[in-house]
Formats: sequence, C-alpha cells, structure tokens
Amino acid sequence: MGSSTEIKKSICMGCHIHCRVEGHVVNGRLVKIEEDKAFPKAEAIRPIVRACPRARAFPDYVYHPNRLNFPLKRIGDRGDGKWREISWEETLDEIAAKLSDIKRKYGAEAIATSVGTARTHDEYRMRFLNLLGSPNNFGQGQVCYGPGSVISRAIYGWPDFYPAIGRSTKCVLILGANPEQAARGLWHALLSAQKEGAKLIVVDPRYTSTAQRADIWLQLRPGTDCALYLCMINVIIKEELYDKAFVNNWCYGFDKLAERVKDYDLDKVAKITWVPAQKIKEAAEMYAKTKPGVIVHTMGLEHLGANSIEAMHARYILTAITGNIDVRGGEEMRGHHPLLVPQYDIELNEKLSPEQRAKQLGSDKFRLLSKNGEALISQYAKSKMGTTHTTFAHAPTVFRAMLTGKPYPVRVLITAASNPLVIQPNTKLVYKAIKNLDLHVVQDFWMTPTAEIADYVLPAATWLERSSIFNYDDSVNFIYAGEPMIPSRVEGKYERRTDYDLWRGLGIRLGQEEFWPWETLEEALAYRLKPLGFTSVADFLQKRGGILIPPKEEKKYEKVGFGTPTGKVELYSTILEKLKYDPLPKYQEPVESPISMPELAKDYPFILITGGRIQPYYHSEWRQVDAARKKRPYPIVQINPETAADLDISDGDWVWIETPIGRIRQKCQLFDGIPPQVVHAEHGWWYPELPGEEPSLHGVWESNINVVINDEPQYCSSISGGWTLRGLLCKIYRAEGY
Ligand SMILES: Nc1nc2c(c(=O)[nH]1)N[C@H]1C(S)=C(S)[C@@H](COP(=O)(O)OP(=O)(O)OC[C@H]3O[C@@H](n4cnc5c(=O)[nH]c(N)nc54)[C@H](O)[C@@H]3O)O[C@H]1N2
Ligand SMILES: Nc1nc2c(c(=O)[nH]1)N[C@H]1C(S)=C(S)[C@@H](COP(=O)(O)OP(=O)(O)OC[C@H]3O[C@@H](n4cnc5c(=O)[nH]c(N)nc54)[C@H](O)[C@@H]3O)O[C@H]1N2
Ligand code: SF4
Ligand SMILES: [Mo]
Repeated sequence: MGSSTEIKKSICMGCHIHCRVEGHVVNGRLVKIEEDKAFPKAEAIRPIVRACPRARAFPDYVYHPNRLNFPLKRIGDRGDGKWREISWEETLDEIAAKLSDIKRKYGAEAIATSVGTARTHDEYRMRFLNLLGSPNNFGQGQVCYGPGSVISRAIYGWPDFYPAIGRSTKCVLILGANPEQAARGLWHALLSAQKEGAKLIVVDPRYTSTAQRADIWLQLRPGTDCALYLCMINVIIKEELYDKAFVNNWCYGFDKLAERVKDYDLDKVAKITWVPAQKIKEAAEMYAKTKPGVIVHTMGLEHLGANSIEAMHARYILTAITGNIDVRGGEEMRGHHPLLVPQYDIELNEKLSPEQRAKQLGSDKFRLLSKNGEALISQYAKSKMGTTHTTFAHAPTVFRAMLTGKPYPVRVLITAASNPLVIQPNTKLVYKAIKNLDLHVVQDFWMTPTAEIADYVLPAATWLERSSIFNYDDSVNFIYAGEPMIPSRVEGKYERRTDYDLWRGLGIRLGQEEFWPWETLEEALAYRLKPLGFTSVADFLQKRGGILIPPKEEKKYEKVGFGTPTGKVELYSTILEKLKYDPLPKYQEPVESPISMPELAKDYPFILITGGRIQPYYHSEWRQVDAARKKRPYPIVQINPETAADLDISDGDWVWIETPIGRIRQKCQLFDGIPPQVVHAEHGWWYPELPGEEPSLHGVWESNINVVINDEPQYCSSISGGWTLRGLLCKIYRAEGY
C-alpha cells in the first residue's frame, strides 16, 4: 500500500502568538508541524513558527498515552483516584440535572466556570452562562492581558494594539516581556527588525535572553514599573520630545499629566527603581526620538497587582504622546473585522439580566475590569470597534464564596481549559474551596491535579482535533481559520469532544435549544463566516488559504476619532474618574517590599518574582511529554551567586522558598543576571508521574510556587482585581535531604 501525505492548515494554540501552521498527516497520523509557507510576509513581519520547538513537539503531545479518552465518573471519595468510564450522554444528563437542582436552590450565580489563558472557543461558554443566568466565569482575565486590554479601551476606546513589529519599526520597547522564551513568533519578528536597524530597549529585573539583545537594558526593582514610565514621560515632556501635533489634536488631559509627572524626577525614580538616572534618561530619549516605535508589554506589568493598571496606563501614555498610534511600523489600531460575526455577539451578553450582571463576584470592588467598567467603556468604545470585551468574575473572591458562602454561595465549578490548583495563587485555599463544592466538573486533555478533585472528568479535543477561527478575541481585523488535522473520535479507542460540545450539550439539556442551532463546532464557526461570503471553514481555507488580512489603513482616528467620552486619547481618564479612581497613574510602593513591610522583611528578606516563561513548557502543561521534560526535568529557582554564597547554597541544590503562608522547593540555578536581593521561581509545576490520589495530587504541594503566594484583597489591584504574582517577600534556604 502506498503512503498518503496530506497537508492540513491550522492555527497553533501553543501560545498567544497563534502562528499559522501546517501539519503533515501521513496515513492518517500527524507526523510534523511546520510554519505555513503560504503565509504572507509583506510589510509587517508577521509572526511565524520558524524553529519553534514547542510547536514541533505537538505530535508527541497529541498522541501521548496519558491523554484522556472517555468521560470518567468518580467512584470513591473526591480525591481518592477511583474512576469508572461513563458515556458522554449519561455524563451530560447527570451534570445537567445537578445544575438544574443547584440553580433552583441557590440561583444561577451559584454555578461558576473557570477558564485559563484563551485557547479554545470560549464565546460558547459565555453563551451558555449568559443563557443560564450566571455572571461567574472566572480565570486569568485580571492577570493575563486583561489589564492592558481594559485600560487601553478605557483611554483610547480601542482594544490594545497588536504588536505589529514591521520592517519600518525603528524602536522596540519591551516592558516586562521575554519573547525569546514566551513568544517565538514575535521574537523572530523582533530579530528581523533589528537586522533592519531597529533599536531595542528592555525593562526587566533579569538579564533575560531578550535583554541580552538590547541596546539599553533597564534592570529595575520588581514592582516599580509605574514610577519608571512616569519618569520617562517626565523626561519626554521636559525635553519637548513629544509629538506636539498629536498631543494638541488628539489627547485629553496633557497639562494635568505634565503636572503629575513632575513628581517623578530622575534622581527620585532612580532610587525607587534601582535604575541609574542616566539610563532612564537615555531610554526615554531613544524611545521618543527613534520613530516609529512599538511597545510590547506583558506579564512583568500585568502581574504587579496594586501597580498593574497604573503601570499599564503610563505605558499607553508613552505610546500616545510620542504619536506612535496607528502609523506604519508603530502600534496598529486594528479593530474588529466588520463582517465577521464577533465573538462578543456569540456570547449573548444581553441575555444576562441586569440583576444577574450585578451579582458578578468582585465587580463592586474591582470596578474597571468587571461588568461595571464594561458597561461604561462600551458606551463609547463599541461605536468605534463594533464590539466590546468580555469580563471576568474575580477568582480570589469566587474561591472565598465557595468556601464561606459569602457574599452568596457558589456550589458548582466547571473547570474547562484551566488548571486552577496549579496556576491560581493560594493553592491551599483553592483546594479547600473546590473540596467544599456540591459538584466539580473538569474538561481537559489530561488528568491534572485539579481534575483529581473532580466528580466528572471529560476528555477534550485539542486544536489539532478540531476546527478554529481566530481573531485575537475580536481585537484585530484579520481572520485566521484552521481545520482538524486528525479526528477527535475513533470508535472503541477514544471519544474526545470540543469545549463547544460541552457547552451545547449542557445548554440543550437546560432549555436553551433555540440558541444552539449548530450541531457541531464546524457549523457554529460557519455561521460566523457567513457574512463574509464563506459557507464553511473548509471553504474559507480553500479560497483564502486560511487567512484574511484586510489592507492596512493608517491613522483611522482622523476619520473616526477615539471611542472615549471626549473622543480623544484620555491621558487623564474620565472613565477612571467616573468609576471613582485616580484618573492619572500614580506609583505605589509594592504591597509587600522591604520598604512597605520592614518588619516582615526581617524574616523574609528577598523579593520573589515568579513565572518567567520557559520554552519547553506552557504553564502547567507538557510536564508529561518527554521531549519537553528532558529539557527541563526540575523546577528552577534563580539566585544571584553572592546571595547563594551567603546562604551556603550551591548550584543544583534543592532550596526551600518560604513565605508566611507556606513553603515549596525548587532547584537552585546560580544566575548573576538577577539582583542579589531578588529570586525568581518557576510556576506551573506538578509531577504527572507522582500518585494522583490525595494527599499527593501529582505532587501539587511540592514545587508549585502558587502554594506560597497570597491573594488576599490587599494583594489585588483595587482597579482591576489583578493579583500579585511578581514582587512579594520570601526567604530561601537549602532543603536538606533531597
Ligand atoms: N505564580 C504564577 N502563576 C501564574 C503565572 C505566573 O507568571 N506566576 N501566570 C499566570 C498566567 S499569565 C496565566 S495565563 C495562567 C495560565 O493558566 P491556565 O491557562 O489555567 O494554565 P494551564 O497550565 O495552561 O492550564 C490549562 C489547562 O487547560 C488544558 N487545556 C488546554 N487547551 C484546552 C482546550 O482547548 N480545552 C480544554 N478543555 N482544556 C484545554 C490544559 O491541558 C491545562 O491542563 O497562569 C497564571 N499563573
Ligand atoms: N514557553 C511559554 N510561552 C508562553 C507561556 C508559557 O507558559 N510558556 N505563557 C503564555 C502566557 S499565558 C503569557 S501571559 C505570556 C507571558 O509572556 P511574557 O510576559 O513575555 O513572559 P514572562 O517570562 O512571564 O515575563 C516577562 C518578564 O517579566 C519579568 N519581570 C518580573 N517582574 C517584573 C517587574 O516587576 N517588572 C518588569 N518590567 N518585569 C518583570 C521577568 O523577569 C520576565 O523575564 O507567555 C505566553 N507564552
Ligand atoms: S510561537 Fe510557537 S508555540 Fe507559539 S503559536 Fe507560534 S508556533 Fe505555536
Ligand atoms: Mo497569561
């Protein structure tokens, strides 16, 4: 028999870059993933998969023997590790009956769902919840691109800009990001821009592989970004390096901003941030003079809790006052494609009654990134973007409601595409909260620590086993589509289903039939493509090669203005003001630091930063895949050699990392690219090879840094609710006997 090779096109869900890829399927088996060679590489150097090791390892992932195959129902106590296989229909019937019961007893808000970083079609989850009447989907929104997205919508009336590093880009300012490890597609774009002469400035407490390529590297004290950017703004205003025409015509509140930043002079900010004054000045001048420029900000800012929105606000002001908005080689305002049915419309947000919306947990306190803020922002922004954004309940508040019944009981959790026991801070609390529930359902590819404490575990189809459409959550006007490379069901071997199937399956059992006319995900996606003239994803792939990029239009604001109350870029945000927050960014000392908590710092003298991305892993994923695990068998804590010598710790020693709420251990790597007062611990660690049943739960208590991270309200941004994952206090010491 001859062999047949098919080339299938899809969108890699390996990270947020979502590169276009091709799969080589030989005799029905996926053997190789490569970049999509048909992908246009014109002006904007679009992210491409070139040499991304994780993308290439997906065949090992998708065929891994640990994959879940059929739904499982718990037969022992929760956490006993005893399961039996059960059919999909029975599972959905049983879960739906329980949901009905809980809704009757406690109201729909008692049913919560947990989502991770966007990797599936969550608009259908939202559709299910909105129709059910629950405002309580929670997850990573407050710490993963939510803060940047919501503040940019508030002050520009436009979603955050796609980091379109292109051939005309002359300067790239990377704030707390490490694309060399975290976003290979973007990294290649950056290297190409550098080849064409672009300058690179990197702000990071660690001398990362990205920082090593920088013209200027600012090694700042963790948590002090806001002060640094306000100081850069001060330099730019003082030296009159700002774009006067843009500021005069298109910015609101410049004078008030100029007044505010006077507090942030070079010498003072050098002391706050540990960055020498001269370097701050050089960076400000280089960024303001070398145009067009692009800013890439990521988790270094978003994970700062109390300072996160403020830092991001200052970051967007930098873009605005230098006039880098919507110009070739600068930061593009893409907006949503007018003909693609937006995710937001699929969600049916209008079906959630005002009374139920008001119950969203955390929205009274953290008002910007919640239903409250969304209502206000969308009044203005929607007319420009054609769509608005999804909001999230506040995870730490939801877990407390599960545990205490306050402000009202939450009794059910459906965890789909997330792993809260590993990636959410305060693991002990998360564990107790989940154990206290009436029902916990998990849909995943694997038996994770979170799945081990479920009542039902459902096998999910990966992106390689399903169709997709992607438009970066409605924030860009280009559209990608992908086809399944391999089947999700093989008679007698496995029956994995898409997340769509879960939400629809529950929806039709709970009286939502009329809203689920599409039997499959493919049909649902075809509905979104129809106004563009395509009959299906396959039709789109055939006619467009899986990608539609409308021509670029620059300076769109000249025609349409900005979607804010004043129609301008609100440096001084009237939306923040309406929500009773400071309308301008202001720096606060991190909630836990040797300065804000000197007493605590006596026992816990080091500043802990966590979660710097490492290439082989995606958060808590890939630990069971040999190709990844061989590259990084253990979790690593980076310690400056001076500090290690003082503490008698050697390279390769297991080290306890302890805070007032617990301790875990990771292996020491001596690293002189980190300040002596700072240590960096990896996140996402569990050990699939350790027993699944309690108390081990695959070793979730051993090396998982979130066990030691506090998420009490004071650790959360009062504006967005984002919790602090970087810039806390800890102590470290050698772990004897390991
Ligand atoms: N300490 C610390 N904690 C952090 C961070 C940090 O830097 N430091 N980073 C935070 C950030 S930014 C993020 S985004 C979160 C990540 O949080 P999560 O996204 O919850 O983390 P993952 O480990 O990726 O877990 C996702 C789970 O969903 C499964 N999955 C993947 N795709 C699908 C799918 O299509 N369908 C279904 N049903 N399941 C799927 C995976 O197998 C995995 O078990 O972690 C956060 N936690
Ligand atoms: N391989 C891999 N790739 C990923 C992921 C993954 O888990 N693995 N996760 C994906 C997800 S969901 C996300 S959100 C992105 C994150 O992508 P990035 O944000 O680019 O990556 P990180 O390594 O989390 O953080 C960037 C840098 O922030 C620095 N940092 C720590 N504290 C501070 C601070 O106070 N200020 C500043 N300025 N910097 C600080 C860290 O030293 C780190 O080098 O990566 C995505 N890509
Ligand atoms: S950079 Fe790598 S993992 Fe991320 S989307 Fe592209 S190919 Fe996938
Ligand atoms: Mo993230």
